[in-house]
Amino acid sequence: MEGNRPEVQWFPGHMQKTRRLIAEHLRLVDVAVELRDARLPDSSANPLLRELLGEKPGVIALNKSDLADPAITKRWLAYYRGQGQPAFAIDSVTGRGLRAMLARTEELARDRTERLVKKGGRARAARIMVVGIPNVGKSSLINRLAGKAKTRVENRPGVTRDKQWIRVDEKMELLDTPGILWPKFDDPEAGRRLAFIGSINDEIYDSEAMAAAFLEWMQTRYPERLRERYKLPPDSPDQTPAELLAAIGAKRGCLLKGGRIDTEKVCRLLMTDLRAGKLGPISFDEPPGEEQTDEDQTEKE
Ligand SMILES: Nc1nc2c(ncn2[C@@H]2O[C@H](COP(=O)(O)OP(=O)(O)O)[C@@H](O)[C@H]2O)c(=O)[nH]1
Ligand SMILES: [Mg+2]
Repeated sequence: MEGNRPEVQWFPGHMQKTRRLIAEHLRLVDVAVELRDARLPDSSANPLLRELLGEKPGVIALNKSDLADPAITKRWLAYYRGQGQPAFAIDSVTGRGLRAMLARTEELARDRTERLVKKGGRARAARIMVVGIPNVGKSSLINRLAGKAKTRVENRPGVTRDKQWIRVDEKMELLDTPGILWPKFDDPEAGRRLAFIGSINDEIYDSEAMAAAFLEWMQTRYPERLRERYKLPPDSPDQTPAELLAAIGAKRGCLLKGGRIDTEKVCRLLMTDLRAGKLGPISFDEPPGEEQTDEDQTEKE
């Protein structure tokens, strides 16, 4: 996209500090639950987390799965699991998918907790923490797991005082502060997709260029959704983004004095509709390896 300037000067220093903080917190837990946006499993990932985790197991939780294309989410889960990476689709608002994710997380933690017991330590609950880039739903998940009571676990010796633990159930404790990772600022495509869903402040992007890119993308993936939502004519799939913007603006009465299309307003409308899920469940990232599957099939034939 022309004219975007996602590079922010203060970021490198901030990254170092964040990195140190997360590493400190990770030391306290048995397993990290990495939240990603189900619409953007790749773009909403932070590639350095693996490195920070080291040998520690991580569970990938594709959150906001209610907003993502279920068929594509299914492919992502198969992709991760094929690599031996535990992954789950969840919805932190309704709690859908949490039970299965927690069961697996607890199981992964048992490796470490049982080793402690073998070494003569006391049996203890699994300790987990939630990490992820801003806006993926970390606080929502923590609140959901904390439940209404928000049961706090007593401070215990050897654990820094300001760290609070939430008891999820008799087998699991959750660090009440999430690890906030930075998004992929250096990947323009990821940045643009994060801006689509409102995860990156979209003031750094030109709104018309962003809306045009979004429309172009919708035209290739879900043209019928645009047509239905904005009651566009049947030939709309052949229209350019600029023509589409004008058509949607006319349908929705986004007009300036004198009848010209209020482009700014149409762009805002589009992004608001997208983020509110009005255009249906959408996935922007797809798992790699599709071509490979096709080739495999051809070879077998
Ligand atoms: N539709 C949907 N919205 C969610 C889900 N989880 C979180 N949200 C919304 O996403 C926004 C950001 O969530 P928040 O927990 O503050 O994200 P954080 O920045 O990672 O702590 C809020 O408006 C939440 O209500 C989900 O599973 N589905
Ligand atoms: Mg938060």
